[in-house]
Amino acid sequence: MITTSKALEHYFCVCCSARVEHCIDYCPKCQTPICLSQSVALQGGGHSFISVLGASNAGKTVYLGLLLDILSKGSEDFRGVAASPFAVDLQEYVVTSLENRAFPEKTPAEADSWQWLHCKLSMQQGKTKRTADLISPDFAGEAIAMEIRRPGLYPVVEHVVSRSTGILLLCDSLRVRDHGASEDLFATKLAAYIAAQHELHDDKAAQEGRGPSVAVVFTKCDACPESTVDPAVFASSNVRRLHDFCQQKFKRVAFFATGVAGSTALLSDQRGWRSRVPFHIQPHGVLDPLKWLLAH
Ligand SMILES: Nc1nc2c(ncn2[C@@H]2O[C@H](COP(=O)(O)OP(=O)(O)OP(=O)(O)O)[C@@H](O)[C@H]2O)c(=O)[nH]1
Ligand SMILES: [Mg+2]
Ligand SMILES: [Zn+2]
Repeated sequence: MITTSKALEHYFCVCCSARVEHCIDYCPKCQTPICLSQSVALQGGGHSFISVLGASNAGKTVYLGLLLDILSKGSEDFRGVAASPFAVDLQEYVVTSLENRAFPEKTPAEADSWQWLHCKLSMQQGKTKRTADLISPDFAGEAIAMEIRRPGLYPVVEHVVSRSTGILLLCDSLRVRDHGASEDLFATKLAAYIAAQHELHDDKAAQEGRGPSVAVVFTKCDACPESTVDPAVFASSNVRRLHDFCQQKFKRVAFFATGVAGSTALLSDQRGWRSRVPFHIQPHGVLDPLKWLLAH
């Protein structure tokens, strides 16, 4: 539970619980933005961290940006609204880019340029209504890779992963299909990093159900329909090491396929630079992994 002084001259960091003064922009210990801790402290209530992890180019920014957009248009059963104005920035950036037929830029490796999703979710389960605060940063894939190589280099990644009750591990389904081994090895290293941060050192930890729920999500399924037929079978056929490691280490693990763009094409400009452009937004299965994480 977050507590604040009456005058809110200082806060407790929502991520690492360090005491932070209101006049600085980022927590000196873990680099979480102070505006996020302020927003949580002022609004009160519990909150769940969900990490969205994956290699560079896995589709994290597109997925997170569309997630809030879809949640905000959701039904009574499952709906989410931005908890503060800064939490709309990522949605605005991604939706505007896609509407202009462009994918967002690669996320810079500097932690102070990352955008954070902070959203108030409401869920109807039978006659019970549940609410939860969802907090998820949009990490850069490069920073995740560097943190795995040298744990502690990006304290914010380390703190958020160890605080997360649910983790979305994104894998590019096209790369999984066409370059299975490299994608498999990176994702397995990432899963091992998650297990280490949650201190899941032996099989007993998994049997006891300790550790986060892990949703392995194959992105860009519009370009790789094979991944949608049965994502768990797709995983065991194409990323066997990841599949087996997750089954062994995490008690709660499930596999999903999502897509955001209905169709895309590679276009060249006058200088010969080639870039992939989306023709229209046609989300597929974006909410399913999140619903599963919140139910497990
Ligand atoms: N076909 C298709 N391509 C997608 C989709 N989502 C993302 N892409 C492609 O994947 C690229 C990377 O997506 P991003 O969301 O920027 O990837 P990221 O994981 O945030 O990458 P970093 O910022 O480098 O960590 C985009 O530029 C698109 O070319 C999708 O739903 N369908
Ligand atoms: Mg990104
Ligand atoms: Zn902190």
